[in-house]
Amino acid sequence: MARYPDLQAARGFLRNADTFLLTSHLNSDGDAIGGCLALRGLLHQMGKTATIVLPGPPDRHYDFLDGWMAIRQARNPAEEQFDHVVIIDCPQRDRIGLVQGYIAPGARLLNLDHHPGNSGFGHVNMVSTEASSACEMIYYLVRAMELDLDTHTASQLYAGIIFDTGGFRYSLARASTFDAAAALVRQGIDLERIAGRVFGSRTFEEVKQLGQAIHSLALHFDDRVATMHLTHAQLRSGDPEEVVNAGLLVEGVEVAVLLKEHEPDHYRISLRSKNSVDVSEVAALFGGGGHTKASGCHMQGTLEQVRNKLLSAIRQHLE
Ligand SMILES: [Mn+2]
Repeated sequence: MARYPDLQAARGFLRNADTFLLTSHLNSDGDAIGGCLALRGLLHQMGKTATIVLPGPPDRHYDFLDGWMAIRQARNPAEEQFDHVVIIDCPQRDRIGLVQGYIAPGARLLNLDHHPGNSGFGHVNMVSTEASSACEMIYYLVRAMELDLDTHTASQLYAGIIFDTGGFRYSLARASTFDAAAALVRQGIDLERIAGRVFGSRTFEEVKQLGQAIHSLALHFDDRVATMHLTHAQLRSGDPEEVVNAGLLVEGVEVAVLLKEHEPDHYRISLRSKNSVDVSEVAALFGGGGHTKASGCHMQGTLEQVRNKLLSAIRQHLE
């Protein structure tokens, strides 16, 4: 039962109120969206009301999941405020962006997350870096609360788990992750459809953009670091978060970096590591964060300035 800190307190939090706001971090990913949708369904099962408001537009790759249409995008000013808020998959409170405006003064917060470096901003902090994903944590919360796991919930949780573990490839996936996944598979979920939407189903423009990033591929420090970039003009279709993984395909590369010029001279950086380098430490140097093997940050400057700063920071972490 005591799989996670504050699990009992999280149960109490969900039982002792009737109306909840559910939210997650900017650029909400599969774990964030799957987790919000699953928890919404579970709260409905308990006879409660749950509203999902995300800081940005919900990623259309998850539109096949039950409840996706009900996801709202935060506005400024907020249309309403909530007294009970669950923040999922989010290490710092300020990463929910405009959703801050939906939190009533004095509201109670449940922080449900698996990121190292979570600031513990909640009144209840169900935070465990032992879990592959927020969705894995919600699976075990469902079990602890003895709620029913239907096919909709199972699909939402499975989508989040495969997103965060890259289809069970990363060391984030542990035996507990496979135990959870096995239970979800027993609900009769459509594995090919879910994986096809999460990892496939890209638009023509997104695939062309992958090509442009790969075209910019360069190697540094004895071919151990790969960099790619996309110019402002090339960034057409959302944030191509997964493109950075192409850099790790090169044999011998330990760290891959993708520089995305969101606005002229404003870059969003994605960092990935294959083995020993902790890229969350590199991201933290520039005000970002994330996981040991996947992290990100924002930087300003010309492409050369930003790339040089990043490379010298990465060099410090290469052994
Ligand atoms: Mn996650």
